Amino acid sequence: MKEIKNILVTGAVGQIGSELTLALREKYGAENVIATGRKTEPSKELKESGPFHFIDVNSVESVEEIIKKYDIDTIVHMAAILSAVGEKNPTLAWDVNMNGTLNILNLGVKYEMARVVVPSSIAVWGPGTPAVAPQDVALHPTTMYGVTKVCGEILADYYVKKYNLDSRGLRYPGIISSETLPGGGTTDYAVAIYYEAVKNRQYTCFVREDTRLPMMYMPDCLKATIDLMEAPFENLKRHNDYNVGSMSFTVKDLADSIKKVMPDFTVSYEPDFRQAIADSWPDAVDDSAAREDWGWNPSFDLDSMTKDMLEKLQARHDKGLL
Ligand code: AKB
Repeated sequence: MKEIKNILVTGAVGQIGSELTLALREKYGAENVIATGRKTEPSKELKESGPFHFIDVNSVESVEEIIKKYDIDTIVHMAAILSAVGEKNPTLAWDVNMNGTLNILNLGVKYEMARVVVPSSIAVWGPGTPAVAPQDVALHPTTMYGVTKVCGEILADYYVKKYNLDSRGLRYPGIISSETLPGGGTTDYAVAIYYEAVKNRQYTCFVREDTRLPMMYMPDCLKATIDLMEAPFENLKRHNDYNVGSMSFTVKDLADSIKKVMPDFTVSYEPDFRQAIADSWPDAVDDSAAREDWGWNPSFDLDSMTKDMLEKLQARHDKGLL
């Protein structure tokens, strides 16, 4: 297994990418983790803690320039169009998620990368999937985002077999975090609810209160991504489609958890087109393969996440930063 030294993160301005970049800089050295984004300005912290460049994963030249400049040996490919935005613009979702991923995989082969990480999502599943999604089950997504994630997994597995590229991926559940807001997913309500609780003590949710989905707190998401990236290749019985579970709760469970800390918090419900997307995804996932192959073991549950989220957001709100 080749050594990881110089890492390129695509989609580094996004919800996961922004925190993952900082965690990787902590571990691999700030100058060795190159953050990249397409359009959105990076935060001060992201920009000042190490190299940042604008690139477009659909322009091979722009990615290749960074690979050569920094002698990149590992790509963590976080750039993606998520489910809700993808339904508004399916062609854009295909272009960024599929052609962008194909470019990254081809560059991975060309530059003999030590590792390429291509995340997937619970969006690979569709209606009819068992409530607790097994590791291996038919994949029939009903969103363009899900279609691209299924194709991306299969494509990356093909590159492992055909070109010996060490590509790895995991199926993220909804990710909850306090630093960067998610951009255009269906599970965004599980983040917005905390912000609105702190700011207004009230939240209007775009899915019903009985909507149950698999979720994960950001510290566990960072751990899962880095642990899989670093796992010995010979331990991996699969490559680009590891289920990773952490918690599963309804919006009502989430609201009740917040009410334990803020008794005056209220939620109302106005379901929109994202309800059908949420309804097509499973409640929870069976992640025994990840636990067995690379020791996956999450730390946070709903109440410990709520306590941490509310403390962090309240502190920012008190300083006028929210
Ligand atoms: C989305 O809601 O689109 C994403 C995901 C589950 O991958 N957060």
